[in-house]
Amino acid sequence: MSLQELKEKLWKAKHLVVLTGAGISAESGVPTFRGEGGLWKQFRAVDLATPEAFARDPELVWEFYNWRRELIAPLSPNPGHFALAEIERRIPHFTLITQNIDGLHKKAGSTNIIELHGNLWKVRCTRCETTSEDLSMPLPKLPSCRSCGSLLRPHVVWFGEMLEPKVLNAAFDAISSCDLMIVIGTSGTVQPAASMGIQAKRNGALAAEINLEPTPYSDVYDISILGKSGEILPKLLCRKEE
Ligand code: BJW
Ligand code: ZN
Repeated sequence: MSLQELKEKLWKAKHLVVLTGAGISAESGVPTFRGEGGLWKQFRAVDLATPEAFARDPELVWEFYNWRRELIAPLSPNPGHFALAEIERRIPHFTLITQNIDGLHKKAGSTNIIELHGNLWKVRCTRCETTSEDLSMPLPKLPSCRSCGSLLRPHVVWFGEMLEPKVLNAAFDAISSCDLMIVIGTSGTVQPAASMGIQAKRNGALAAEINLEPTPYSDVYDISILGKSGEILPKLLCRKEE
């Protein structure tokens, strides 16, 4: 199915769920994880994005996240983020599920956002679990909790950690009631996000994908559009035929 068909389905949708991954922020300059130049090509995830890595060397892990905060802070949303914010304003019911921690969807004006893997701009206490936004840069090498003085950690979901049940339930609630789901810029390698599009299909929704290259799910979804999300999403906004 084509872009035109997706456009038709989009403007008839009553509840649209969009799932985004690192690809949507690539055109803003945020590195992806697995493609060319991806973070996990340069760094080992087991050294930086697991609870074991943080227990072993919290300073190294904080160095990695401080570096990413500095890299991402000056970046702006791209036309893909802005198009999704505009679609939200025009569709009766819209839920944006993102695996990204960069905060660019909010910057673009999206409001109903479920952040599956947390947020780069939030910190959480390892003892009392107090979670707060902290935009200061750089954070101390080993930042500590204002309430109890214990070590803070990034408020993100690492490999081997459970996603917050409240967040996961909100995502699956949206998926179970949507009539259209669009999966954008994710390689479909990390669970449980990877199977969310399939879940939507099982629940009777139409599932579409927008990605630079084919993914393991491209043949399973009803519509697969290859290309840059920053170029394709704005085209969905113009209602006339292309
Ligand atoms: C463009 C583009 C452009 C480029 N336009 N497109 C079931 C089966 C097997 C394993 C598991 C399972 N359940 C759980 C697991 C273990 C694990 C997992 O999935 N491992 C797999 C790798 C095998 N999952 C977990 O541990 C999760 N926890 C969990 O499920 O708890 C329960 C449990 C625990 C233990 C055992 C079993 C169950 C937690 C996962 C947390 C992931 N965390 C990270 C880091 C977050 C913080 C941080 O950023 O530092 O999240 S890893 C990283 O991958 C990050 C991302 O959100 C995530 C997904 O990456 P994404 O977005 O898909 O990016 P890429 O780079 O992979 O792809 C980019 C795509 O964009 C590409 O396709 C490009 O083509 C495309 N693209 N430019 C459009 N312009
Ligand atoms: Zn604390």
